[in-house]
Amino acid sequence: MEVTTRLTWIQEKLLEQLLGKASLTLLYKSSVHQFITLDITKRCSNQGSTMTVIHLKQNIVGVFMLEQFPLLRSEKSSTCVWFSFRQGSSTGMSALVLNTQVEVSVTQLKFFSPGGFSLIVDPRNYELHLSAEVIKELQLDLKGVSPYLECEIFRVDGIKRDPEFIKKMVTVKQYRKKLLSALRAYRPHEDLVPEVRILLVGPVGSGKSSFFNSVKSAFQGHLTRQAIVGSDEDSVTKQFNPCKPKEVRLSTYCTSPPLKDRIHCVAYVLNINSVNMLSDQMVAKLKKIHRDAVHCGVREVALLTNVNNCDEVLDDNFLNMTESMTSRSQVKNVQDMLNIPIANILMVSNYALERSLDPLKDVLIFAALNQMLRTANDSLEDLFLKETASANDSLKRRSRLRK
Ligand SMILES: Nc1nc2c(ncn2[C@@H]2O[C@H](COP(=O)(O)OP(=O)(O)OP(=O)(O)O)[C@@H](O)[C@H]2O)c(=O)[nH]1
Ligand SMILES: [Mg+2]
Repeated sequence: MEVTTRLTWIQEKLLEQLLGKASLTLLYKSSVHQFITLDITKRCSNQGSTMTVIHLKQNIVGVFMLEQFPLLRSEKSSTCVWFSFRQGSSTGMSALVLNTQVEVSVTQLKFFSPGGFSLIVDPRNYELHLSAEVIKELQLDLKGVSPYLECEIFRVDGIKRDPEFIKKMVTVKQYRKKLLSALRAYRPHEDLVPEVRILLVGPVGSGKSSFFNSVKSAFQGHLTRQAIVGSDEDSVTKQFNPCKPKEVRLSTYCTSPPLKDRIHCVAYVLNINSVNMLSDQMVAKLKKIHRDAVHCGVREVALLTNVNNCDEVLDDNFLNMTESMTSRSQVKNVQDMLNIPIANILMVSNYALERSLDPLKDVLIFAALNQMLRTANDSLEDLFLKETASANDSLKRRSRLRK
């Protein structure tokens, strides 16, 4: 008979997402397999990375182990993620990355980390022993010894075997939260305009509509496809007809729109895989837009889409782009072509075929939007100063004429 996990589908997804896009295969279940720890090692060693999950009445507590599950005692400490969340809750997981010694004795499975962290599974008595440090850091409302209902161990596939990557995956969700609250708190410079206007411009199929959808999805917390995306020779999005630009002589044409109706940031949206192959005609078009933007005092960013290796774009603190990314020829090319500073060259992987959100993608999307908003604020500051200066000039001129 097939042994199935006690985890619900949502809990399983939550644990898989803790490490990116992992998949879990059940190796050991205490209520089905023998409760001696030797049986655990027989089933779990030589399987690669594992996740031990302990089901308590109100909580799930566990440890992910990057290196091999030991036969007896791990010789070196292993990169482990200690985690907990409440039963019935699909959010609010607490997690810690700790270098951990793992030991399998005849009767117990033990995890120890410096700083007083210890978690001991006693399968004979169905008891979980937690040190005060673990209880505090994992925000558990438990006593030192608690009865548990089930202990399961899974093989974990589909993750990068890199401790730095694991650390990033665990911290990314906290950073996502930070960025989201910064974005929600955003206000245009000096409240000069009620909302900022960002122009997304770029070749057909470069990902403009997808970026719009990605921002909306990341904000809403679920995937949405409000703007129509697709691939065609001509533009899929018809916001206006590019063959019939608005004419200056039209009575409705406004030659000097108020600040609130102007573009405050131009974002050149380019597929990172085709930046180096843009036609001369396209480069000329983009350069013309760049000259116009400079003339109008509007600041610019470049948004490179279709980035595959999301986890390599930002450094461990999620603040700056990594050197391996900034030194890429596509970045240099954009910098030279449009004279855009490196801090304004942004990278994202839009939601395209995904079926669920990915916190790493969200972080890149939010970071890109954040930089666009900052850039818009720089434009607003400049445009306002310029407008104030020219208004003062004309006042002076008028008063001189009156004299
Ligand atoms: N994998 C991947 N696919 C993307 C990304 N961005 C866009 N796509 C795909 O590229 C195709 C074109 O994307 P759109 O967002 O429609 O491009 P657009 O710039 O709005 O195109 P037009 O409106 O036709 O000018 C779609 O099939 C998208 O799913 C990305 O970052 N990663
Ligand atoms: Mg479009």
